[in-house]
Order: sequence, then structure tokens, then C-alpha cells
Amino acid sequence: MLIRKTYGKFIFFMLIPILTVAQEWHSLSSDISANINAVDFFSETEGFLVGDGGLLYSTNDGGDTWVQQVAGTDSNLYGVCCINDLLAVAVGSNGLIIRTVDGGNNWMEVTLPSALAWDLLSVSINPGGTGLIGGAAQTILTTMDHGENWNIVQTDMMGGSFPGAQMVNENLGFLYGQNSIFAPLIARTVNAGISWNFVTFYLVEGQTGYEGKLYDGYFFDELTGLTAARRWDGWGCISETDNFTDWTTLHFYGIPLKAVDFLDDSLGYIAGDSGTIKGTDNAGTDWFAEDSGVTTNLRGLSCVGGSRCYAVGENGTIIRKILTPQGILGDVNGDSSLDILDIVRIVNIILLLPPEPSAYEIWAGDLNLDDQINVLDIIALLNLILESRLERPAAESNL
Ligand SMILES: [Ca+2]
Ligand SMILES: [Ca+2]
Repeated sequence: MLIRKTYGKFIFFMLIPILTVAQEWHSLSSDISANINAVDFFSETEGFLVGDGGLLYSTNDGGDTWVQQVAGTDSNLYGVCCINDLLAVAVGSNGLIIRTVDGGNNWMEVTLPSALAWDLLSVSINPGGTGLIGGAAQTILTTMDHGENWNIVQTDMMGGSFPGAQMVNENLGFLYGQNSIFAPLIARTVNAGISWNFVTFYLVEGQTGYEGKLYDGYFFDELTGLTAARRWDGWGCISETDNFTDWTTLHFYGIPLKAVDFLDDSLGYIAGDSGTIKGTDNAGTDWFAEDSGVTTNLRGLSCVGGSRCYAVGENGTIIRKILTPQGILGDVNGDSSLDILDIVRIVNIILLLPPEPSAYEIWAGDLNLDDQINVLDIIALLNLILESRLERPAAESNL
């Protein structure tokens, strides 16, 4: 019995390096050499990125290939938001807003009610059509119609800016930035931009409150969220709140943090300068270092579909992480047991019968880990089912 248990543990540890390797960040190749400022995906495979000099690219294969779009501008683009498979909006220098209604084949400039000279830095639009743009001089724009028309809420403030925007749902939205006296500033709307609450705070470490700028943030609901910042002395930090008003700054790093996104209510990432990526699996309470594989400054991050994150940055940097789904290998239908239903689903996937398999199904169905689903996986699953029927000890049946 002792020998059997030891053997089981040995195999368990053997598997760890394989899973770790599958969860690394990997550089994606493209012909882009300019600085990339933002990225947004609306499905696991389809997304856009924007950057300096009118840089605008799309992908429909999860970032393996990037295709240049005709942005119709040489101005810097700082933010992009994919609303669905047809609609996307990008924002940039001197009040520039461009929009596509055909999945990126054509981009048209959007005319504002009155001309803006300030740079627009961030955009987030809900699938329902409500959205926000944040810009220099604390500019706030809102839309109710998927970005076709924009209302100027405020602009021309003395200094400050909103480099980060987030629509949490159709009504709840946030802008992240800095106020006129160099302190972190957050704007919140709970009614799709009709009215706004503002909160400002200092980045307190020990007895010292530092000025600084929020580059991005992520709220889970009206009250609970966190921000990624650059302190005035160049340090980066993460601040958290559970009531919107009171903020605690707990995590300090030697580099500025520029972008944050979450895959779900617990798993998220923050990207920053010098290729820095931090990850959390408990909604931001603890952060661990990730190996991004790059040293360039990262500026944008997009997590999508529960299993993929993309980060972009200076000099054409694009990196991707594909996470191994949580679950039981072979449990394709996700009901926590291995049986004939899982075999039926694998057969359907092999026969290309609809619906198209999800990322989880593709992971759970590839039992022999060779990146394809075929009859070998059915044999492996049959063996697993037979083994479990023989009531072997748990350590061995997991093999
Ligand atoms: Ca099952
Ligand atoms: Ca396989």
C-alpha cells in the first residue's frame, strides 16, 4: 500500500511540469514593429489591436496571423473595443474616433457634436450598445448606440486624463486616470453615463501618500474593484476597494503597471513595463509573477472566453497565454463523471457534428494530449472508465 501511494505521488509530480509549460506566455509573430497601444478580443480567436501611426490589425485565428486594416489615418490610436463580430471602435489623437460596421473591412471616422482637440485614450462599449471613451483633459464621452453617436459629458479640464475604460454591464461603467492635481481619479456611472460619481485617493505606502496615475482598473461590481497605476516616482502599484470610496494600496513593484483584465471573478492579470506580468487567482488578494518571455514595455491586455489572454506593447510585442481549463480530463460534458455520454460527445466532435466544440471540450476530449481528438482518445477514455469500474485506489485510477 505504501509503495502504491508513493508511486501515485511520483506520477503526480511528473505531470506538474507538463501543465506548467502549457500555461506559459508565448510571443506571437507579425510584421508589426511600431508600438502597439491596445488590444481587444470579442471571441477566443477574433480581435483587433491598435498602435502608433494609425496601426490597426485584426486576427481571426487567435493571433497566429495578423492582417493589416485600412484605418484611414496616420494618427496614433490608443484604444480599441470589439463590440461583436461586426462592430468595433478605435480612438486616438486629437479627438479621433473610427468605427467599423463590417468586421473591419471598412473604417469610418465618427463626427462628434463639437470638435475635440484632446487625445482620446480608452474606449469600452457594452454589447447592448452603451459605452464610454476616456481622454486627456479628463474628457468623458458616452454612447447609447454602439458608438455611432457620442455625447460629450465633460472635457477641457486642467490636466489629468482617463487612460482606462471599463463597461462592466449595460449600466455600470468606470474610467481610470488622474485628476488636475496629479492624484489617482476614478469616474463611475451606474446608469450608462447619465450621472457620474468621482473618487480620488493617494497611493499610500507606510506613512506616505504618493501622487500617481491610474492606467487601468477592473471592477467586479459597483463597489469592488482594483486599479493598476504608476506612482509619481516610477513605481507601480495595485490598489483595491470594496466600497468604491476607501482604497488600500497593497502591492508595490519597481515598474509602472499599465493594463488589467480578468478571465472570471477570480483569475486575472496585470501587465506593465519591462515585460512585467502579474497574475492572481483570488480576485487580486495575492499576486504572483508570470514569465512573459519578453522585456519590452507592455501597454494593453485582453482576456477572453475564460481561457485566453493577449498582451501587447512596444516594438510590435504581442504575447498570448492559453490556460488549461479546470476540470477532469475525459469529462467532456462537464458533469464530473466519465461515462458513455462523454464518448458520444467525442464521437460527435470527431464527426464534426454541431455544435462546434468549446475550448473546454477540446481540452477534455484530448485524453492522450496530442492536440487532436480522434479514436485514440476514445480508447483512452474507455480504459479510464473500465479502470474506475474496477474500483482501484484513487491515486491509481487518476492515471
Ligand atoms: Ca461526463
Ligand atoms: Ca488526442
